[in-house]
Amino acid sequence: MLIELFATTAVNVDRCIDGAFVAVAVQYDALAGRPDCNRDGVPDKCETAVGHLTQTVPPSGAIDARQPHALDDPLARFGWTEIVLTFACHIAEPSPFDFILTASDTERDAPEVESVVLLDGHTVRLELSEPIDPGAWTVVTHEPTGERVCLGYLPGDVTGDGITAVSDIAALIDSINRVEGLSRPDYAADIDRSGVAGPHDVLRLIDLLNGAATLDPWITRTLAVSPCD
Ligand SMILES: [Ca+2]
Ligand SMILES: [Ca+2]
Repeated sequence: MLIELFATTAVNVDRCIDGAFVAVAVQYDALAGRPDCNRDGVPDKCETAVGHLTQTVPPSGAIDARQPHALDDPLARFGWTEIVLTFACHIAEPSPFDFILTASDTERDAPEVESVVLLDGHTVRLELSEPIDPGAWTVVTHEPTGERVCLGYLPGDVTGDGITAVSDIAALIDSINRVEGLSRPDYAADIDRSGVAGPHDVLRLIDLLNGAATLDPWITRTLAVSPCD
């Protein structure tokens, strides 16, 4: 028989017995973290529901505008291979099978979740089998809750409006120049994936728009509205 004690004060004791909650008392106890996150009287360690997603990295709706592969080698693919998800409530023993990835473009394959790393009681990191494909949305669904994250990938789309156009060049220059209110995250501005956004990224963006070496021309390519919207 599994018996766990959750409360840390002498006043209240909550018990989880064989996976079921036996209510002796209910309280929120900061010392124990968030033992009853949704205040339903069931200690988080007894919960099967983990609540809604509160944050993801990258954020849902983000569009990766960076180059999709090495200049001289299309097989050296780049793209997101890790996703960090934070849930409102406790998540225990997450499995790769809890998370399903699909691509919005049925002609593209979505990677599989290779492993799930529990970072803390609320946060997991998904490690993918390969980078997500450009030219589509990749939808991550947490099967037990139905919560979803949508990640876009459209090389050259600095503005993240779903179309790669000449206007993305001006947006990139504004971001590099740190124009107030117009700076953009690295996934939208560090086009050459050097680790920092700078003038070289403008040249690489032009390569992406027009096509260069083994890079396809991405100008006028579009993404549909995020499936999460
Ligand atoms: Ca754009
Ligand atoms: Ca760069």
